[in-house]
Order: sequence, then C-alpha cells, then structure tokens
Amino acid sequence: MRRDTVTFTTMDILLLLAILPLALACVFADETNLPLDNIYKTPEVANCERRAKDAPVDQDLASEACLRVFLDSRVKPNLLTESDLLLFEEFANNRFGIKAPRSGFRMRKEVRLLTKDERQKFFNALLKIYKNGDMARFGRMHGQQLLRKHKGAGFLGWHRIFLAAFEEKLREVEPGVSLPYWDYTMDSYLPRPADSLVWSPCFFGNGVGKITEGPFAGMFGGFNVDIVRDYAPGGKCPPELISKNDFDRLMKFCYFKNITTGSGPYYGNPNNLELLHDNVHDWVGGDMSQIAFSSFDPVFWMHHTYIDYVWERFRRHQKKNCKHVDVESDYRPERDLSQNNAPGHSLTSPMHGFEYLQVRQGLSNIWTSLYYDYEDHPVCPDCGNSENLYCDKTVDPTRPKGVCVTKTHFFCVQPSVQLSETLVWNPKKELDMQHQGLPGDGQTGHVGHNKSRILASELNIGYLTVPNSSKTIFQSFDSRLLVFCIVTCSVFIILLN
Ligand SMILES: [Cu+2]
Repeated sequence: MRRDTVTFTTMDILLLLAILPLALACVFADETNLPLDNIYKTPEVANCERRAKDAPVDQDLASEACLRVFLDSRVKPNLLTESDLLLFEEFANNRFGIKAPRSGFRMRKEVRLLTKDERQKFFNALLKIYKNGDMARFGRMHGQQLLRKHKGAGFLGWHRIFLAAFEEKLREVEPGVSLPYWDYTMDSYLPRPADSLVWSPCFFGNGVGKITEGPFAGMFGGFNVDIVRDYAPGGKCPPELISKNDFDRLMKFCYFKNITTGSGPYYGNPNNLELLHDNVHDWVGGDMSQIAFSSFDPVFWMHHTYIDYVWERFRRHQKKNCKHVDVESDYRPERDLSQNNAPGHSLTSPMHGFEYLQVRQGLSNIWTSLYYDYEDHPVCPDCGNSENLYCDKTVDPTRPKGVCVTKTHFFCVQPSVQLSETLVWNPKKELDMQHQGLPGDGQTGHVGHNKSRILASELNIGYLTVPNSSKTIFQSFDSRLLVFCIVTCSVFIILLN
C-alpha cells in the first residue's frame, strides 16, 4: 500500500517524545560509563594476555607483566641516548650562546607571513631533521627533567636557548630558514579558533587524531607512536588560546616577577606567561598537552617561538618604559623561584642540556643581538599583506583601528607545500637507551625497568585507554551504541507507520 500523505496522531507524537530522550541519551553516551572491558589495549598487550591465558599463572599478575613489557618498550625510546648527548655536546664545543652562531643572524616572523617559498623551506627543514633523528633528540631532551625547566622562573630562558639551538639545527639542513611563530591571538577572534587556516594541509595539518594531512602527515612522536592532536574546537570554554587582551595585560608590568610565578601556587598568577602557555598546549591537546611528548609535534616550535616573542616584546617594553630595570639581571627573588622549590631555576644553575651555560645567560641580550630578532606581529590595515589574514574592524570594539584575523581552513585551496621527502618510519633506527649522563650533570642517568614503570605512570600515559574526548559526539561515540540507536529508532518508526 502506498501512502500519499503522512499524518501524525497525538499518540504518534507522544511516542516520538518518548523515544527522543532515549535516542539522545545514546548519542551523548560517553565511553567512560562503559564497562571495563572496553578499555583499549594495544595489540601487543592483548596478544601477550592471550598467550598468558593458557599458562598456569595468576592472570592479574600476567596482565601487569604484559603491561610492563609494553610500557618499557615505549619508554625506552624516550630516554636520552649517547648520540643525543653528542648533539648537545656539539653546542658546547661551538660555544653556542657565548659567541655568534655559526649559521648567522636570523629574523623570525609570523608563520602566515612566510612566503610560499619560505614556508616550503621551513617545512622541508623540519622534515629533514625529523628524518635524521635530530627532532626526536630535541624531543627527548625537552621531555627529561621536566621540573628543571618548567613551572618556575627558568622556564623562559631555558626555552629561549632550546629554540635557538633547534633553529641552528634547522639551518644546518636548510640554510637561511628561521623559526616562525604562531600568533594565535589572531585565531582567538574566530567563533571557532579550530577553524583557523593553520589547521589545514597548508600549515599544521589536521587538529584531531593522528596527523593525516599536511606536511607532517604520518609523523611519529614520543614512544615511537603516531603524534596525536585533540584540539578544542571553540567556544569560550577553557583551555583558551592567548588573546590580544592577555598580550596587552602583560605589557603593563615592569618586572620579570610580574609575568612569572615562583614557589607560590603555580596557578596563582593569571599573568604568568608560562601558565598562559600551558593553556595553548592543552588547547591543542593530544601529545602537545603532555610536557614529556609535546616537542615531538612540530606545532610545539611555532607555539614556543610565539611565547618567546611575547617575552621579547616585554623586554623591549621594559627597556623603553621601565628605565630603572636592567633586563639582564631582572629576575625572581632567590627564595621564590619555582613550584615546590624544584632545582634548576636559580641564576647560577646549569641549564639542562647546555650545562656550560647558567640560567642567568638566558636573560642575556646576546640572544637578540647576535642570534635572532623578531618582526612584529601583523597589524591593520595591511596585516603584513598576507593572503592568509584580513583586517577586521568590527570584531573587537575596543580596537577601533581593527585587528588582524586569520582566514579559515577553507582558504587552503591547494597546499602550496610540495614535500621533498616522504616519511617512512624505520624502527631499526631506534637508538639504544644507555648513557652516562651529561658532562657536569649529576642528574641524568640510565633509567631501568622499574624506574621506567614509575616514570610511565607519572607521565600519565594516555595510550592505555581510548582518549576520553569531550570534543565531538562522534569521537566519543561507541559504535555498538550507534547500532543500538539505529535498530531502536527503526523499530519505532515501523511501529508508527
Ligand atoms: Cu617546555
């Protein structure tokens, strides 16, 4: 029988109203409410447990052992190796940070202001040092002894040197490149900052899950597994990107201590640049939100270059408007240097990885006089004449001259960057984990199995469970629930008709 018109009775509507909450409950169901056997186990762990099933052993202990073997295999590649240390010794031998860099002075600018040629060169340089292993060496250096360079006054200086060293390596494989910065204040004006052009194949690639598009597609990160991202799509919910207001607020202070935090509560100072920087790491999510793995994602370098830019703008402001302050010695008081008084933040502490330098050398003017300087961020009306930006005169009523806003990813029509090399991961190249420690550094050492287990749990490894994403319905959606919803809804629709 064929129906020409569909009519709904009151009963039909009541039935629909009854089904709707059920269907919605299905759709918004979160996997955290699912039974424990839904916890994702990597194939290695699952196979190992399967083998243990037939053995006369305590199954709980066997599971733990399987997990331990897996974690060890993942932690090992994250430890500094002999050859990593050789790379950092090279900096000492070249008196890096003491005399001018071998590859010359460089100017840094916003990533969307790079010409196509510059962008291609920069991405190629990243890919080259990814392939030769240097990027991972920097990743491992950053991921070790976290408290010596984070959550304290030494944060800005250590990262300044770390960036300049990384830039030197880039310039070895691609002469003339410099690190661009990602000025996300231009993204934060979008209703959904995740729509920014940077999250497209023209720049950073996709912002959710493994990197599958753009120049870094297929890259591996810490633990020799795919780099993942999980960006916050938008709205005004934390974590937030740094905004123009944040930037301006910082420029009203005169002292280093105003924009950092010491031994007090780490989150106590809303003007703490490190805290604002943490929010961006969390905003990108995935590996970027874990200090131990963040610098394996190329986005790390452009994020940190912007943080360094903000600090440099603060220093320029100090020199101009706070004449009584000497920026090369302005620091936090000795008794108030870091969260939980972690070592490594006092002016005479050696820098991790660059033990021949002390923390005070991070405050030196040498970096921006001999190594690099910054082009200012783009401003209206021309916004650096970039085809990737536009001047918006209405989005921020407090700035009547207008602000530069990023174009969205729809404007990446054709990725301009042609990759010169494809990425092929070769596990055989995995480096051995033994090392004796850095010269003059009593703290870096070989990490044994037990310690690595503790390390893994401290690092809060996210690969043991499916990431609990709050981002989109579909990411946290269990496929069995989908089938259930479809079946239930279909049955009711048939009944209704
Ligand atoms: Cu860091």
